Amino acid sequence: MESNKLAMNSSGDNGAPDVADSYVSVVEIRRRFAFALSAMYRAEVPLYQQMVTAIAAENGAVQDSIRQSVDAQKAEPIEMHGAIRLGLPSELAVIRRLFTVMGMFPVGYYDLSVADLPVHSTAFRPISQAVLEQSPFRMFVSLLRLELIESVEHRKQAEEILARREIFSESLLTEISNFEQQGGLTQAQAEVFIDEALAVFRWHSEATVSQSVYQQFKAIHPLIADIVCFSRPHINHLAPQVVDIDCCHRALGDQGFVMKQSIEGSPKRKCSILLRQTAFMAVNESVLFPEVFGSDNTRAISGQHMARFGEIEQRGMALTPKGRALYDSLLNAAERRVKSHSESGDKTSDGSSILADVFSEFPDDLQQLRVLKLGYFRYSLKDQSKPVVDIDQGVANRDVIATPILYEDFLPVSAAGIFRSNLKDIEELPELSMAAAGGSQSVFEQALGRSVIDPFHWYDRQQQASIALCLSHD
Ligand code: OOG
Ligand code: NI
Repeated sequence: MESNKLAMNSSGDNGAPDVADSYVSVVEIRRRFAFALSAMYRAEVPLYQQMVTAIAAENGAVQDSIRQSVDAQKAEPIEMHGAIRLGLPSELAVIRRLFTVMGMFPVGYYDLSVADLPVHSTAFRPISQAVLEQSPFRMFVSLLRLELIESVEHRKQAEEILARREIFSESLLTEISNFEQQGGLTQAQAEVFIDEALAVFRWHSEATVSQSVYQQFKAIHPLIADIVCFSRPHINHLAPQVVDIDCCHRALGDQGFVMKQSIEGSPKRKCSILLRQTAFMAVNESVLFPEVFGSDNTRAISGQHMARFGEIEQRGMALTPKGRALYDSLLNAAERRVKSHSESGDKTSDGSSILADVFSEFPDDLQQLRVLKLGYFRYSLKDQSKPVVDIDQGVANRDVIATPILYEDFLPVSAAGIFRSNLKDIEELPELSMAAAGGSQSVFEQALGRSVIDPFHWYDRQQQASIALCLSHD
């Protein structure tokens, strides 16, 4: 069999030295990188370290209801994702190669122009269930859409500023090429790779432009200033997993963290769905702006920038397109109702009670979610030696166990709410032409150098593969 032959070759049974064994596994590289990134961000943003300490106490007190993994039950929270924002298509192309070294691939296309944000995004993540469980870390990566800056002059200026920066070091590019050519990195190469990859996401408190140029971009959109005016795409938040997000949100507020008012996503339910997330608002940080005085005199002027925050997330089951359509329509209905309530000055119900009321339409029972095909499930045999002929019958007879598949991706509406954690002073966006924008997946993919993986296909494949293992083939 072809697959056996491959397995034997790579395990060195043909007598040749086993090259693959001398490389650090991609899972190990990702695990080490995520650990180092977490340490770096905790040191850079002390408030984030405080948040992690606070939720560790909360997490220790409760048990996870959906992912029964060892990690979820550890008191020390693990980071599920981080986020960066890139300026140029050429940067995205290299980022894709960089994340490949860590076994992370682009899944999903997120059009954030729907929320008046001049970026579009994907999430780099592992695509094997086993690998996700070993190290869940993923990265939400956004790319600035320069074409949405209406003024040609400002668009050109932004492009020129970005073209002057080089966010990847020579040695990082060398290790990425080594990985591509060798199919892996040695210990020494992996160490260089991790150090140099970390440097890409490090915070630099010196802006690359004068304060007036910064202010000019900030006036167009604060996100543009954050992307264009710095030398690197600093990590803007990390998000550990929490066991009970309502509890953590309340506890953090009680402890004096300035939190987003609400939790993005569905209200609290028995059967968690998709993703719920919230954050503390971005901190105001000191920044130095280079100012030129006279012909030969540059001085640094101090100012402020708000970009970095801390998020928490809780995941539930992945929804099918049908489930997702219901979720989206309920979220829209709740939003409309909240709007009309606030316009009419009605104070009888707040946003969260409206959301809970509207979402009562979404079935909250695993059996129903499965029968109505609203969520994805992983099927397994109770007794491995007794395959079944029909899955539904198997479930009914309790010969087959149906477990919800965890949602591993992101949500554009929710992401937009999270972006706003650091954009609270946006009032109007005079120079962006969002209305006409629309998504631009093919342009994004061209920059990326490949197409993104469709998350629905991915979940469907997980479900189908588990079904195939349960069925008898006689
Ligand atoms: C990314 C926001 C999206 C999430 O959890 O949905 C995100 C950003 O602010 O750059 O991280
Ligand atoms: Ni996030």
